[in-house]
Amino acid sequence: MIDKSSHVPIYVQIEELLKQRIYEEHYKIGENIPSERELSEQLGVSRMTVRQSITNLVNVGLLYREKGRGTFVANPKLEQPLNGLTSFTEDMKARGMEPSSKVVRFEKVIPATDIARDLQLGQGEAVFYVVRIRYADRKPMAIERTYIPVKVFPDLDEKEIIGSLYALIEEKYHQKIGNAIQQMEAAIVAKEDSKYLQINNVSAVLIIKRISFLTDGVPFELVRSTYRADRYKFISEIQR
Ligand code: 16G
Repeated sequence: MIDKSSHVPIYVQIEELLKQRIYEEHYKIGENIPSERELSEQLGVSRMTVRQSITNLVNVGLLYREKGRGTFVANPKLEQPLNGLTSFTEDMKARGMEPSSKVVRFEKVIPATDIARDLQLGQGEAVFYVVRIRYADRKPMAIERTYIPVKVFPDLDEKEIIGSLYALIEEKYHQKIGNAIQQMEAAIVAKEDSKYLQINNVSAVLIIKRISFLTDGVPFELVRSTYRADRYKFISEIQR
């Protein structure tokens, strides 16, 4: 199984072997894999090498560790297309998952200069600042920090925003959502966010900033969404 004379490093061979066992469902999603000790005996390699392979698979999101309980096979990451202007609610429902949110902040504020500029606001123009934790099947997936110009939706209410913002805009306010500009960055999770997302404080996250416009060109939201990197994969189709 492990070829010590190969030029392929042993830890890489172990990773490949574990991956194969996962793909063949020898190790099933949500189940324990054997302990480091068992694997090192089974494969005739040191425990340290096994640990390195497992850590690498944890870092790419294939496995996860639980304190005192061992190492488990993770759910495959959600594949999120990057080419449609869809909402979190629509995305989760399309996958047969149940979306929900917790509003942890809702307030009227004067935004920082860069946010005001992105939203084409003049000096002193207010926004609703909303922070929501977004869940799929009750598991935290993302945190969204949304800035909505008060002059665009003056009647926005904290109770309504617990559901879908896009549905509210289209169905209650009868406005048409047009296009958006997005950028994505990687980061290590902020301490506050690690609690909301229930991940440890050195985990990787993906941050998407989206500025969205109504069909008449008026910017109606600036959103910073922080996604768990172990739960998300972003996909885009490109053409030559
Ligand atoms: C998505 C959008 C976010 C939008 C939200 C509305 C990204 C990167 N962000 O999460 O900009 O505000 O959906 O979702 O996709 P809702 O209609 O369920 O409230």
